[in-house]
Amino acid sequence: MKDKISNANFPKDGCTTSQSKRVANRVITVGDPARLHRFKRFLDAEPKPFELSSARGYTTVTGRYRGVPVTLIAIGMGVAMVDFFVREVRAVVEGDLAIIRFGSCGSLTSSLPVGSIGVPEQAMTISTNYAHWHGDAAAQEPPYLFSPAIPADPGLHDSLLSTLENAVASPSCKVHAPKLHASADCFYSSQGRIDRNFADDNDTLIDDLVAKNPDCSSLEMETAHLFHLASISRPSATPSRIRAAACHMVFAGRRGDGTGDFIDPDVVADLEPKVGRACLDAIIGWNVEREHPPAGTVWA
Ligand code: R1P
Repeated sequence: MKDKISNANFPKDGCTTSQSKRVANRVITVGDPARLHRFKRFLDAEPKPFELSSARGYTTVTGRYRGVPVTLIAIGMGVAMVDFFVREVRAVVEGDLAIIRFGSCGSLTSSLPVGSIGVPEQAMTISTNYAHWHGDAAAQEPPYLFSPAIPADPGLHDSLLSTLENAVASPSCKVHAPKLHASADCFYSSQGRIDRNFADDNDTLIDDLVAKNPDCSSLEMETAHLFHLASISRPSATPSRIRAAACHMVFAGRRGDGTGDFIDPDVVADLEPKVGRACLDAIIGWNVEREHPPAGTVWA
């Protein structure tokens, strides 16, 4: 088929290659591999989960949760890692994909305090506009570009939100559904961190972001690109559609009264397994069409 992606296009040490077909239709993705190792224990002991750490920095664990095939993938940080992950998984899994990102974020509003959980309805990108620093029209170009909002899959979002509300919400940890979240293409400059060693021109970036997008409540690096790829995936092509949603533990206050607040490691240790289990509960509750069990010795 003309549109079909050839696996030959993918790097040999990518996140799934050579172990192709060992990825389930339901995927939880995290950034930090240590986070993945801390909640993979929730998977069923039998059949023994398949595990791969690739040279490109991905950790993939495929097992069953309450009997349902699920894959956990730690992708590291940034847009490029999300892009490799989603495209390579799409290339080797047939049928629908449901993907939940379980990450961390900074907060831009006191209504999303450190230690709470955000389940955004939509995400936008903050991209470095290289034309601001280079080329003839540099003076006219803004340093950073804000995209329109990109929605999460509404059904998967609602399912994740209600599972988190039931399993995690407490007087000390509120679960919120912000209308808008932002994902930046860099950790420092486009997230508004000031580094006097470089002319990032980002002193007013966070204020500009919130002035132009008053609903924007939180900031990290990966979620918007996940939503983007899910929304432009081709539902009519053989591999079928991708649904994506995300939840973020709020680690840091980046604006207003909460500026400088940072989450206590004990709070993370308490929250992380609860949120991880809720993500698993939400994803197994999701019906995917044309599901097929991952191939491989333990799955045959
Ligand atoms: C550092 O801020 C990293 O942590 C967040 C950000 O998006 C960024 O990748 O993600 P994880 O908590 O998923 O690692």
